Amino acid sequence: MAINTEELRPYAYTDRQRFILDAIDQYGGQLSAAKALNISNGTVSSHLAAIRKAKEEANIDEAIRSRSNVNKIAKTTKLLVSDTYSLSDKVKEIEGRLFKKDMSKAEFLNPKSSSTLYDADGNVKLQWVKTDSKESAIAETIKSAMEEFYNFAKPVSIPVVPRPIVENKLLAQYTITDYHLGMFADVFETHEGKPWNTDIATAKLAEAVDRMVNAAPYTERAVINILGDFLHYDSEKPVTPAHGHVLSADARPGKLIRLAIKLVNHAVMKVLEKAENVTLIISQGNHDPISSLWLQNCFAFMYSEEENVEVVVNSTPWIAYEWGNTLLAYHHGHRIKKLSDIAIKIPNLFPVEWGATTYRYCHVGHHHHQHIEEVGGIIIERHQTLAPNDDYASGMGLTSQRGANLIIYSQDHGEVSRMTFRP
Ligand SMILES: [Mn+2]
Repeated sequence: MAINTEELRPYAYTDRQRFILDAIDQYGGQLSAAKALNISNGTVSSHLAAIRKAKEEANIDEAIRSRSNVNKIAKTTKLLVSDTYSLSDKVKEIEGRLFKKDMSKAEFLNPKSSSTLYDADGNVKLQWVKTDSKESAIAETIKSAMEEFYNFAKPVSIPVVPRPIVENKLLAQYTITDYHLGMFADVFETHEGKPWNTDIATAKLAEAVDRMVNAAPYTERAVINILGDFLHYDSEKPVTPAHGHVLSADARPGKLIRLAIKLVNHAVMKVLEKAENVTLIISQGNHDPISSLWLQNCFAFMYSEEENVEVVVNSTPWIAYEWGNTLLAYHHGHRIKKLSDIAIKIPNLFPVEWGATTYRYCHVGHHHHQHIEEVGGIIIERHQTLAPNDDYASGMGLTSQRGANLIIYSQDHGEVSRMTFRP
């Protein structure tokens, strides 16, 4: 059957996908395009499958938006669980593990009206809520985030995990920076002989968190330090928020939001196995200045009845945390010319905390490589990321080792140990 490239073209989000469609047009079919490009027919098929999947997701988003035809919606609902998110078995298994809680809807936004679709047994299958929000790109993003949120928005009670009570004055800091969930990189761009996509990223992050927590000691407190650029893009379109540079992405915003919420929730639940108290920090990155804010607020609400979990809600990108004699500061690391400039900013922004502490640290990400500098009474550390290179880094000739670290801080002595994890 001839391939309708015109129908697929709007959903080809990467240069490579568009290139494949062009070749199919030029050489008159899939097989001859594969031959002409000297690549396998299977490779062409997998590009076409990715484009078709994006098209399907876009149609589903549209069907949900139109809110007019119950049959269409019912069909869509079925698609949502079966076809659209046809993740690999591994990802499905991890997803199941991430999110088995029975979370019901809460009407905390006082919506104007709502409509509900029930299945034959009277269970709620789908609910959509009409509000007065204006149709701007940001409003759309937040709205879809909140629609996702309704699926389980209710403060959760966290099961008590048996663990020893420790009064060791230790804090375990888990740093996950620049994960760029939603990013697509092909085999040439990663320089690792294999591509990277959202499904792989989801599975890898859940695994990395599990390994880090399993290796961690029991501590009084843990900080989950999600240090910005957790999401690759921040709006309806996969572009950088400040300059509109086009990004290679393979997931629509709804899917990204869904996975981001599940992954962060998984991290909190897992880290609670080893720490009595958990502080969740989600810093604003240059790729996700808005998503970081709704994530903060989503989890602040979700854990609002859980006294052992605190979520930092902060609409400025600078955060400081006092741990006894130790000061821990956080910033994504964008808009900083020199790392050492931070040694002036932290005492300026947090004079009380600075004066009360002896061992001071600031954690930044953004450049994806490691750089540690001790200057003016503070140690500043730029972190690696677990994500591989994307087309931008590859094109710039920038590479870095992939990794994430777990650092243990004492209230009395600052950093006392660390471990590094590779993906
Ligand atoms: Mn960044």
